Amino acid sequence: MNDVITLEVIGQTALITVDNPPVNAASAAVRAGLVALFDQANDDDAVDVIALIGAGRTFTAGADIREFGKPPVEPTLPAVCNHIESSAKPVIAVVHGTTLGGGLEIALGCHARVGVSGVQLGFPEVNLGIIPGAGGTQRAPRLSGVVGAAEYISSGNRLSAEQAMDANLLNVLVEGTPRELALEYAEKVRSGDLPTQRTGERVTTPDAEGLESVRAAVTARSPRLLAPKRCVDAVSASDLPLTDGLARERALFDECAATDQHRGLVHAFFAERAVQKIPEANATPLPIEQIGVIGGGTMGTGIATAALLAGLPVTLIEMNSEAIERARAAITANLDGALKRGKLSQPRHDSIFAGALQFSTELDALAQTDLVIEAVFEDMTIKQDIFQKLDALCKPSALLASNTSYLDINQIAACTQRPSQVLGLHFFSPAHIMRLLEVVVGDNTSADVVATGFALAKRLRKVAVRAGVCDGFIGNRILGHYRKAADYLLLDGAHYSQIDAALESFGFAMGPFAVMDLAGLDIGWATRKRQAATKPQAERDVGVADRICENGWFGRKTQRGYYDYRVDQRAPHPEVDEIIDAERKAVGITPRAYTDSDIVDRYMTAMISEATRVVEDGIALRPVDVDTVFLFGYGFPRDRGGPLHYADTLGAKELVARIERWAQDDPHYWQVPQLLRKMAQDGSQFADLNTAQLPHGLRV
Ligand code: 3H9
Repeated sequence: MNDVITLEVIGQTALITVDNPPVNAASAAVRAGLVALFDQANDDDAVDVIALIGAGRTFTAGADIREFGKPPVEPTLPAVCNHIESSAKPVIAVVHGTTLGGGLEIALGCHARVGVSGVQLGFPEVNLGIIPGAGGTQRAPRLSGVVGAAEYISSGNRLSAEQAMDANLLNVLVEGTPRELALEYAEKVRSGDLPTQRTGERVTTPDAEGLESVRAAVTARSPRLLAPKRCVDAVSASDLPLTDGLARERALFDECAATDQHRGLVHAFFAERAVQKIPEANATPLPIEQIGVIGGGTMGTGIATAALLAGLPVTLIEMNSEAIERARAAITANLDGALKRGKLSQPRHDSIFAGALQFSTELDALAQTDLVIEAVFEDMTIKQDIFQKLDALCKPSALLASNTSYLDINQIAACTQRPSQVLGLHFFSPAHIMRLLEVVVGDNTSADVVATGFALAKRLRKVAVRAGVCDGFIGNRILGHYRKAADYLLLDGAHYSQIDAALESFGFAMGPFAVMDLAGLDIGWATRKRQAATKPQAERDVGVADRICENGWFGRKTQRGYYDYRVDQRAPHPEVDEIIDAERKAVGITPRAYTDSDIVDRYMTAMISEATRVVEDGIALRPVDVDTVFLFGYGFPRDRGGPLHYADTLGAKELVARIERWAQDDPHYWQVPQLLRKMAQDGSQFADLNTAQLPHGLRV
């Protein structure tokens, strides 16, 4: 028919195969092919059963997400599913791999479904801010019942093959290849051993109360998101005649597809994949079979846990036996947690303690490791000393990495004889859970070493983002800037609990002051002391955090910080309010009232300003790299797509206007980045930079 779909007549079976790599997405060509080939099979007198399969690793993973936002091309996916269902001849689908979204909807349009062992089924549409729009919300409840279907559709959770059997989405679950099974089960249709029925001809039993409880759970889980609620609305229409239910589904789908949430989530989907497109993508990663970690603190033990969970043996170095015991206890607790959450099997858990995890107080124990990750105190002299020693004792092929959050990788590399094998691997705490890994590339880091960093991230199931060298790399450099915006808001009149609440309503999991309390206020205190000498004169001083620390209040770990944790989960702290008043008086500030939207505007504009400079300076390859760092490392609300995707929804002109307005009060802090000014002038967007030809010949 065309390059992506074929029909073969084998005996009396018409075998239709979708072959649209990599995931058989239901593109315009696939949809047109399906309609034409189902017509052809129905017109062929030699055919009495039609079987639909996917070539390669999956049946189909759904609609082609690249077509979203473009003018629709006929036939639409709902029309295709209806067309398949209306086939006069019985149709079976043999599903394998990840049969998702529109792929599952196509399967539900067929008259019976054969599952290949290991198949996973699901409706991930909510993760893209939409609802299933090709009959999924109407046909799935006819098989699974309204409450079961509403649950798996509104959560986006994938069902295992066994769960899909229980949910009645599959007629049988068997071993084999899709092609062989298609022919075998077509025969069973003929013999009556596999009954077929149009899903749309079934009826559902209404359950208003059950759906109400799913709706309540969905609202509690994601109060701001529209799509999960609309999934429940659509499922509740499945007791209508099919055509009416489909019309309701379409209206709700269109409502969701018109939202910024949908566009943000689609951006986030592609962002995660786009960041893998780096200049070094074609270099060959070096083999990493044995990892050394230096430092058994929170970061070191988290990194060791992440490596062990990925099946990599680890040798961890600490100063003395007490520190080793503390590190062992921390890793054990992490691994026990992973075991409980089902992330680690009991045999793998046991094998780790049977030899995959070693400890030593001697750096010499790392002589044979392929990669050493240093995670000690943030002090350049200490780090340089360690790298010099490692350079002398590690095998020549070994890579040396630092987990530093902001120090200069070039300076660290310079004290070794192998600067091309030195890189930054900046993990985020807790390192065995957070998915972000900044791969920091020094001036001399070689392409295969960068590629190794990315390959390691994949193995650890992390999202790697390439970052250049500067104080704080991508994430912490931007954080350092917008955190000040939060401090200035506090000094100028907003209460920390209002700032946190406003940003939590915007979508952050936690506001900045609650985050600081969680991370420990002493960390920022130490950094401020370190940077005091180099702090620009014109920069405003906010002494509040220092005064809080001087009281020994370091946040949650001391039960007091900005908030008081002794009385409640998170209660405002009158003594802190007094500190703030005193600091305001000391610098002659009369507090002003800020609305929640003022707070969000200032905070987000500050974040976007520094993010723009990070792109401008080439620290991030593209705006999408900044977005990914914030989505995976800083709790940025996924439906807003990341700071620079969000910036595009505001427009450069508006952002420049804001900065210029605020700069009148504080010209040192608020400065318009050149790139933003240029964008405001020529009407371009950050999205254009993502797709533009980059200097190194890359396209996103
Ligand atoms: C839908 O169906 C709506 C309907 O209800 C209604 C319509 C009216 N389209 O992830 P990977 C690309 S909404 C286009 O690295 P894996 C992906 O970008 C859809 N492209 O592989 C990547 O490209 P590149 C509901 C897609 O093995 C390449 O394929 N379906 C699509 O780790 C490999 O992907 C979903 O949301 C797509 N649908 O994971 C499923 N899917 O190499 C989304 C993938 O250029 N997909 N690509 O970067 C997934 O969850 C995973 O890709 C999957 C494979 C689990 C399938």
